[in-house]
Amino acid sequence: MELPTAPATILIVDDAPSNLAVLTEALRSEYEVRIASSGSQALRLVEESAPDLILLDILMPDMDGYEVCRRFKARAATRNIPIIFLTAKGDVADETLGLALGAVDYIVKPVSVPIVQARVRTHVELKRRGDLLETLSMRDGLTGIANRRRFNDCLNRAWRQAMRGATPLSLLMADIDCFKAYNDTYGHMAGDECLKAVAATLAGVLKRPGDLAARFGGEEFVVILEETDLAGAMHLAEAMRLAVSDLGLTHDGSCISKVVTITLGAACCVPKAGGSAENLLCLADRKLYEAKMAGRNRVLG
Ligand code: GH3
Ligand code: MG
Ligand code: MG
Ligand code: MG
Repeated sequence: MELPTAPATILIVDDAPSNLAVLTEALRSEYEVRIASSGSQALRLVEESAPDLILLDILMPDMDGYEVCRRFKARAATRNIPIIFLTAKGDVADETLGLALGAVDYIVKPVSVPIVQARVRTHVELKRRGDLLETLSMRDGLTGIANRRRFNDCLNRAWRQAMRGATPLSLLMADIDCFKAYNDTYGHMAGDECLKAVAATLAGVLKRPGDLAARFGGEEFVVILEETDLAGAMHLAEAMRLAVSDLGLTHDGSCISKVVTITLGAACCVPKAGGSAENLLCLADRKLYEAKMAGRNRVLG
């Protein structure tokens, strides 16, 4: 995975058209520039699509820049967008407040165009590196789907959400059948390719935004299904089982088939205080074990 090559997006917020014009001219050759002439317009634009960096005026009639900054920092979705204040307010107290609110930088007007360009460049670079690290920390390095860390985060969030809404939450545990024999027959590199294909297939079966397929470890995968009862979970598990065998990946060493297959365990509950997501996971794992014992290439819930 590499840093993105598309130009970064910069949102410039200033009530003075002349400032917007100068800053746009300074940045448009390197970035995709968007402009807002008020705080409320800035909030609307960012809601629609988050920029990589915001240049923010402080003195504006409808809502001052400090307040705009506070609102962006208060929300998880916009908290990580770097904000540079660009303002006529040059006192130490003003600058200290701006930085305390979470801005990454503070530039006093009248601005020097090369300085603005240099500081924007630095912060865009830092933002992109931060984004890349975040992405890498949540993805499994081999298969590219969610990793165990991301799974844990999502499971805890899904658990709380389901408890609030008193809705069912389901988990699937999937395990590739006779995979040791696959490695022994075709080699570890081929085994890795098989893992990638199975992971992509499991993720491809999921259609709803709240669903997540993750690599649990080795040749085991786990799936979170929000607002899904056991019948729905079994239905999806069966779709996954079929999708994997339909790949038709030859497995001459398999103890049960001529192609790569998976076995799945499903578990569902309506989360309650005192219960735990770990117990639900254990139940799915137990069902997986029972399905393995019952002959593999099947679903049990
Ligand atoms: P079962 O049907 O009971 O699940 O049998 P199995 O052979 O799939 O299960 P076992 O736990 O005995 O073997 C799992 C194998 O998965 C052994 C291990 O080398 C392999 N494996 C785990 N992670 C990776 C990986 O990242 N790449 C490759 N190629 N193999 C892996
Ligand atoms: Mg102003
Ligand atoms: Mg296993
Ligand atoms: Mg296995």
